[in-house]
Amino acid sequence: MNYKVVLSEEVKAALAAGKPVIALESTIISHGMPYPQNVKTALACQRLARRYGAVPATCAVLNGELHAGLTDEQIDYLGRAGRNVKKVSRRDIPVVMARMEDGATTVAATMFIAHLAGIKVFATGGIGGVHRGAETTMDISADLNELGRTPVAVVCAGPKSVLDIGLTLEYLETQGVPVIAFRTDTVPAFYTRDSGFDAPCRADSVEELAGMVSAMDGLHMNSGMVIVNPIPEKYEMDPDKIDKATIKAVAEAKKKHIEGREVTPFLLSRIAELTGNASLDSNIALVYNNVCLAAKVASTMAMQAAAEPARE
Ligand code: PSU
Ligand code: MN
Repeated sequence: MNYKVVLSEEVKAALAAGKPVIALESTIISHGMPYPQNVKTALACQRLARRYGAVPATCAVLNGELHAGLTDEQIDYLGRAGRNVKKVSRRDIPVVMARMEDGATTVAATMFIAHLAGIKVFATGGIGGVHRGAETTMDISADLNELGRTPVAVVCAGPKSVLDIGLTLEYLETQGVPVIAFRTDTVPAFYTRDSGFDAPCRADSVEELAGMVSAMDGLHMNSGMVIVNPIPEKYEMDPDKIDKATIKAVAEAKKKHIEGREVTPFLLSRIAELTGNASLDSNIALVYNNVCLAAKVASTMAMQAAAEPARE
């Protein structure tokens, strides 16, 4: 079995030369958005990363091997397969590997692969979190524990309103994970810019963010970081509309006994249906915004590292 990450030539060369690289996940492609928008978005993310100075490393499991850096054909395959491909979180990695299966990686599994490959910055749409009603279901995404144990900085648009944002922030605090809000005082709520929860920390420049990620890395803290980047105003959704759709989708999931790994994909697609796909447009816009910021942070880290001798 190959226990190393299979790197694309482009990713391998960039990592060897200390050039900026950002990780991208693949569950968002297979389970987070419908085809063909998912493939279009994933390919556009790669182009955007390059435009802002970073090599994109989209991660997945293919034929039992961990990959960082996919071809357009591999992305197209994951997008077309959609929910027929396995959603792979940390717990699933040894299973799909031994069975030589394919899998789309969640934030948790992508962080794991990124860290093995030596990638420090990762962009996605939203992270998993503590679900509403978790006090009885115990449904808490493995993404949160991964953030507590793997030194990768995840740029996202905040926990989605389908989650319990207050409990998610508490859980991240317990896990020792910094949550840094970019140019805002409150935690954004994915489709909207303000969840009403105060951000634990605010940063106003890319240089500041890069310094924080470098400190996390240099200290070998063995834990990650969340950078929350609000959706651009132009694409923000009406909070009432999204709230109503969310409450309806959460109630339906409960009634239909949707559980485990099915919960998040069900809620995402149901909310898209209930909002007449307006949520999908917002979702795509915020992912692009996060990819740009992650690429800028990775590029700035590379510049800062080149300018300053290592502090060992
Ligand atoms: N948030 C999104 N889109 C997504 C996801 C989260 O806006 O597609 C995916 C991510 O891959 C995340 C996963 O890691 O859902 C969380 O799933 P769960 O709640 O089952 O841990
Ligand atoms: Mn879950």
